[in-house]
Amino acid sequence: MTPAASQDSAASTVDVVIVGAGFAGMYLIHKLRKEGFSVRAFEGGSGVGGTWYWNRYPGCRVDVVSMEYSYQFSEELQQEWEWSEKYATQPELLAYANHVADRFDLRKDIQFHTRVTAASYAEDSGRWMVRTDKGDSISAQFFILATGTLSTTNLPAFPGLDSFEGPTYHTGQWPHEPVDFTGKRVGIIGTGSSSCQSIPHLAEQAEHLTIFQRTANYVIPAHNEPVAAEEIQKIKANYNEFRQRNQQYPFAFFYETTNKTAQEVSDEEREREYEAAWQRGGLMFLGTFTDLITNHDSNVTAQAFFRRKLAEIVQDPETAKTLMPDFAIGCKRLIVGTDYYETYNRKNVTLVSVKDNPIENITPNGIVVNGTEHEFDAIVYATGFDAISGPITSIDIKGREGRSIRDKWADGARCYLGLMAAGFPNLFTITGPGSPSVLSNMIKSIEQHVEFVSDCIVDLRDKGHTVIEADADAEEAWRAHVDEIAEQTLYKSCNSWYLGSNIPGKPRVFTTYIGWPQYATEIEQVVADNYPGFIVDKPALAENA
Ligand code: N01
Repeated sequence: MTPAASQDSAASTVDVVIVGAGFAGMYLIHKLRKEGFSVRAFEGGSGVGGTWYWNRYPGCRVDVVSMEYSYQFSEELQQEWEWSEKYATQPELLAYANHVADRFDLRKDIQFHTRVTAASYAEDSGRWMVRTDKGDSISAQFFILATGTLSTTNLPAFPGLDSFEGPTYHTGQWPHEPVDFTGKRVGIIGTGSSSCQSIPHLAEQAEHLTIFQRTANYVIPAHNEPVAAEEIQKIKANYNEFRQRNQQYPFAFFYETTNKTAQEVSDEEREREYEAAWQRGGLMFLGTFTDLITNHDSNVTAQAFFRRKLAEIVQDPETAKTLMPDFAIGCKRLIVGTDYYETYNRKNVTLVSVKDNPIENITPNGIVVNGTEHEFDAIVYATGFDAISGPITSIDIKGREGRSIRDKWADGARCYLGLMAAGFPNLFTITGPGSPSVLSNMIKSIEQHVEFVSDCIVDLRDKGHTVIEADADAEEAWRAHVDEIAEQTLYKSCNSWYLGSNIPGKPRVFTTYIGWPQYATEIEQVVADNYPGFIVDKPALAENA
């Protein structure tokens, strides 16, 4: 683990292989290079940006406020970048990613158009052999998965899927060229965030848009707007203080809250607060009262408010009824949208519920539900992702004794602290299963993990160690801890991608740590206590014998 083991001296040997050039991969390259490690990143796309490279569907935006959804490791970077809207659009986010790649000269260590297909750990050398779909074999001491949490798309195996004669699109793999739906009959399957963001735009263009909804969702208005120059100035004048304040919140981003439970206020006050939160818009609605995601009765009050709002907006009572969700608000990720419910008042929009009558099959002309064929010129699959563990298990990873990560996680993904899986030495997962990841400001979580990993392997190098891994008991205790916290909430009360229940056959396990500040404290403590729960330089089994 020395800078001498560089790409120059041996093209197929580096200190660190990184998978992915999204926000996690990019910061890893920058940080690890600065610490003197040689790195090689592999990226399936032709450019950087991860999520914001792939998800180019119309209307795609971030649902965390732009001034917060950005790197904070470089004061110069956060001072020079200018966000134009409260919630940045995908093109602006991608431009930001490209700016970062240029500014820190990251591309020279990224091999684009290349997917890592397999990686195996050799116990004798303590190194990983990583293979790609382009035929690369590269040896690395550390193997870091910066593969993202929502990057492996889910395309349900509808009978006749390939028979449709028109163009099809998946929101998570949208073409780079603009798609023109003018004059077309378009069908869209799914009503998650990707769908709800794109529907108003598709409806504007299409001759007719038909939406196939299995589960009605809660969509809160974004109330997007330009960021005022004075606000930018105010934040930039003391960006660090702004960041510090936001990290005290449960999801590592700021929101206004009454700091009261929904139970302790009068009906009038509750309604007033919900109305104010609706007018502010965004994910922060869930923070209006402190117990919305933990107390069923409190949650029911928010559900009722939502249904009243929906009934006010959607003119056709039958359509409004079909759009009414029937699960705890926040259990599936709350959707931040613009003109979503209003779109159902358009004459060229039809809602088809597939809750009780699932999609039967796809035909050359369209989609069949309940014996009726709906004819289309184009179909959009907004059917989501194999989330959190999917991007990791999509690679054939083999750790100690040749054990595969797919087998290890057959009954649910687990990582100690969301960072390392027992039996997979020197393999780190950035925002992996068991970390706050999707229930936090992702960029903050990414930075925290990158810095943890970097500090950890610098520490190993400084002390002359070569191998680190999670202890199996510590991993199991952490898994139980993550689950215990989730049990105290309503997150397990519905089916969602948080639980993996959107993927047929995937174990229903909640793999996200709820509570950013507690997690951050825990991680700091682990470092201060010299990495309890990790084993350093554990001998291979053969050496033990
Ligand atoms: O995916 P989803 P997404 N038949 O899984 C339906 C982030 N994101 O891409 O709910 C019929 O939420 C499925 O139905 P059901 C954000 O974290 C953020 O929209 O399983 N329907 C559901 O309606 C988000 O939560 C933004 O019953 C089927 C839909 O497809 C996450 O990504 C924007 C089906 C999938 O929804 C995922 O969002 C976009 C079937 N066989 C995404 N299979 C921001 O705002 C699936 N569905 C930042």
